[in-house]
Amino acid sequence: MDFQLTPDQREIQALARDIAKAEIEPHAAQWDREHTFPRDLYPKLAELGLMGVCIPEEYGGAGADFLSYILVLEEISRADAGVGVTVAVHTSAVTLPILTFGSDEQRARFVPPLARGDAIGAFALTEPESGSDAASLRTRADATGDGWQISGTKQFISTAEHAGTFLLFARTDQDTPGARGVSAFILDAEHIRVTGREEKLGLNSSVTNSIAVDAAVERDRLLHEEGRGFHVAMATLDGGRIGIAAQALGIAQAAYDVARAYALERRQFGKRIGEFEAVQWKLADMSTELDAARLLVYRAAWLKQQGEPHTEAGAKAKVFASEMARRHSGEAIQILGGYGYTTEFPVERYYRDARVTEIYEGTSEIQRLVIARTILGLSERSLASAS
Ligand code: COS
Repeated sequence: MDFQLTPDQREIQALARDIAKAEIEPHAAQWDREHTFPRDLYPKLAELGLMGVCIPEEYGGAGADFLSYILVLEEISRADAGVGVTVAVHTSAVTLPILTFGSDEQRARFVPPLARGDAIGAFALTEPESGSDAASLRTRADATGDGWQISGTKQFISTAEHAGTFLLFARTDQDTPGARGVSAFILDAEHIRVTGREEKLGLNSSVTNSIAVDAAVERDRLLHEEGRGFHVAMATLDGGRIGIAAQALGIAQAAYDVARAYALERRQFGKRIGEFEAVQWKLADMSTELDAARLLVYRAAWLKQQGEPHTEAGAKAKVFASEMARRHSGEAIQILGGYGYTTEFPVERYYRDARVTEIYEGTSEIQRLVIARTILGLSERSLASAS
């Protein structure tokens, strides 16, 4: 067992920390306030290889391992979690599944523009009436002889209005309800109509859209085998959830950093508030839980990069880190008192941004379902029907 990052991992972590400090953190409050998607930032990240950290160099990526990518997400999210989710969805929910499940021709065609940051990726699974029950999706893809006619609507799609490549899930077998009738498709922006943009509690530097699709596409847009799309979606989310856990870890670290600095500076009753046990215990718990979350997140990333099963480890990392991020950002507000509730300090933004990490890429309830299935040796279907 080795708890040290490798020199390469430390180098990429420092690179991400530097760019986050120089190009992201100074603007994060304004982007949040003005709901700005920082379009010009992504070419800068791409130039440093950060839009394809864990994609092999032969496909235009930086050729680093999955844990390096997780370190990058943590550092970026520490500065701005909205930028974090854009990079996370782009990389682990679009580029990686095309690399993993694509044919040679699909990989050569779609991965390099994504890995180089020429196109941003969007993952289109959720629909207005299909969220946690992802297998109930209704967008349909009908075989036309030389391709597919795809039609339907999708909801809560991160980055859709700026995306060039979509990984979209549709039902190819209308007679087979549930998971087995679903297939995965690679679509372009021209196949998609953006129909709305959500107003959200937080993550205001990212965009979340509703979209409609009504497009005829070539046969070669099918990713992996027909009817195996749900498997693609689940395997993608297994990795994606580690990324969201890293995002939550970054938010929680940022909240702790501000709270700690404030506790060492703010004086009440003639001493620094960090000298009061009430504040010390909060900070001690925060520091302990940060260590625990980091170990869970890095272990899940390590398992994935070893090619080991990581469904359970990723779900544990996500549920723990996301709930911790909500608690810590709340505690940071408490330590800062009235100042914490204002926009003069960033902790209120962290609190708003943290909340969604308990919801997207699988709610905390779904993570617990996934963990329960593994530890009890039961299928989710049997757990769901037992309740
Ligand atoms: N990796 C690969 N395949 C998987 C898998 C995984 N982690 N989990 C399930 N599958 C496969 C199963 O093996 C099964 O395949 P077969 O039909 O070939 O046997 C199929 O998927 C269906 O599995 P299951 O019966 O468990 O599916 P359910 O409909 O019960 O759903 C949950 C399982 C609830 C876990 C799933 O719907 C889920 O993760 N929901 C949350 C969706 C989500 O995260 N949405 C956010 C979107 S991004 S913001």
